[in-house]
Amino acid sequence: MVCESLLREGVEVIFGFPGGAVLPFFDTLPQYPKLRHILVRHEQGAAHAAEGYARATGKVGVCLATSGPGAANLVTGIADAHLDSVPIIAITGQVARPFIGKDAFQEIDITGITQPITKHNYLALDVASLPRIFKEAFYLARTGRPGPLLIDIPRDVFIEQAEFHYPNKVDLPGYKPTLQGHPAQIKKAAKLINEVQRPLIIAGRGVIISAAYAELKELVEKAQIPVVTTLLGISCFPESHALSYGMLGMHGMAYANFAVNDADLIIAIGMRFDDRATAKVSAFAPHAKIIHIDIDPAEIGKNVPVDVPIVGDAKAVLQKLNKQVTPTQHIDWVRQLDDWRREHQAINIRDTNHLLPQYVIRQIYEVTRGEAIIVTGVGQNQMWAAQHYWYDKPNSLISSGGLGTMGFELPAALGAKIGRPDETVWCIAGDGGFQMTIQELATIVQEKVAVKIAIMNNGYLGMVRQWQELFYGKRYVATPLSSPDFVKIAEAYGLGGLRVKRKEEVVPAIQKAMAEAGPFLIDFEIEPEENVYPMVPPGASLSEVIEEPKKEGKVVTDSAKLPVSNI
Ligand SMILES: Cc1ncc(C[n+]2csc(CCOP(=O)(O)OP(=O)(O)O)c2C)c(N)n1
Ligand SMILES: [Mg+2]
Repeated sequence: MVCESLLREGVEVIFGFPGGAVLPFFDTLPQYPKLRHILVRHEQGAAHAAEGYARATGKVGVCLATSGPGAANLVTGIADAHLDSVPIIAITGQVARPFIGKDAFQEIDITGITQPITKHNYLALDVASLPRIFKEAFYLARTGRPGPLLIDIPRDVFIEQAEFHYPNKVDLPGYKPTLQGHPAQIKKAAKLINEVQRPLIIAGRGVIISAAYAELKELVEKAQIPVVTTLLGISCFPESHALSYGMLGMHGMAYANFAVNDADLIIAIGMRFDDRATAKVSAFAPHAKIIHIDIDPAEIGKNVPVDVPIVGDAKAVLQKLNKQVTPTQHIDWVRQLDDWRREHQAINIRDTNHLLPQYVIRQIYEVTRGEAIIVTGVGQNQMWAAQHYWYDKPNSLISSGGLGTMGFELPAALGAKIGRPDETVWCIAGDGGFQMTIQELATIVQEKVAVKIAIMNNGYLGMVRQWQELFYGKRYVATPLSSPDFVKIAEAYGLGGLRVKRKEEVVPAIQKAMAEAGPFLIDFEIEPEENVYPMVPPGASLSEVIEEPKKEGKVVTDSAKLPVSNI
């Protein structure tokens, strides 16, 4: 029933790990050679790999684990998918029905645990219900705002038998996503756009999910509206376009943040006003009216009051909106943004012989000619990858935005490469995050997945160290980090590896990694105390950007003035 359902939904790959409760499933699997099972080394890896697959392809990713500890290990990946609207299905085994609620061996209430972090979840208590459940789960994962679903199947349900009838449609009266956008609201939005002087688009991951690339570009060019993106919106609009002003937010470009601060109209598309994007929310876009286009009505007005809400799919809404927008120019506004961009060149890289992470990312961009899919860890490495690679190619940055999950990088890169085998996939890892899911190197080698790995090895939990440097009087508590010899680790796992300590070794090493047919790891020993700039300090508004100090010296910030929030 499970395998047949997966085939009906077009599934080709399952990332999983076995155990007693799911043994009947694994025993059946060889009868389904079209279902490729990838044995991960930890179930968290399965969930992130399913996410990487889903983020890279737009298809539903599938992961599978046994009951109890197996299911529990999926939780971080499910939460990650939930916060970033990633369509995955997690299948878990459960103890047999008579044992449920008895604290049986390897029993946990995984539907209870994942209730707040799934779009919906199921405990399948009847074998005949399995086809309907799978049909619904895939439908829910794919439609409306995508997200994770979980299907928990007791061991004795796995071994029962019933007739297999796969439904050809779902019957979910309470679930009818609004796609088209209300015509009156779209008309209001067009009127505003046609009237204002300083409009700004903030584009998020919703544009990528909806594949509204052409529609966004049409709006931008027709009405000459500058664009900034959220972290997850990166690669929804070509970054080398003259009207692209990069990422906004805590580590966004100063000029992108100034643009938000000065705009008289914000057109927010498929983004949810996350606090890393808005900074101090009461001071967000103080002069602007806000149009918010989002498929999820729960996002409207959640963080920021909105003047014109439009609930719908980005592509469908933009198609209609574009027809009502008149061709315009905003010469003074665009000139102002260009001036800011000239004055605040955060993307410049300091000229030094030290091995700067920004330089490494920039060289990966040069060698791959901007054609790679970049999968990042969380922390400084993530921000440098967002800032210093130029994303012109649609959907080419994969990153854990909402949850900010260290350890995402390696398994997500594995999933991305499985989903798009013809693309070059670079995993940009932190030395801390890499050690959280390092075991997936074995999966990569066993399954011959040619992921290229660049570890930004600064010997620190770098982003936390940066906060300690700036806001906690340089007291580096619990952030200096030792690591194993990553090149020897690579060798032990059976892939090639190189260590790079000097600037002139960077390009040859990247070229060597690209020339290898299989996976390859480079351990870049980068400048240990390099910081990510620009930075909007926690609690400050987007206009209060700290920029990179001009000299090699360190920034001094009066921490007493800054409210402390959680990292
Ligand atoms: C699972 C998890 N634990 C803790 C954190 C908090 N955190 C955010 S960034 C960071 C440091 C990451 O260190 P590393 O992977 O070496 O990346 P770097 O910032 O040095 O590039 C930490 C600990 C997190 N994001 N995720
Ligand atoms: Mg680090």
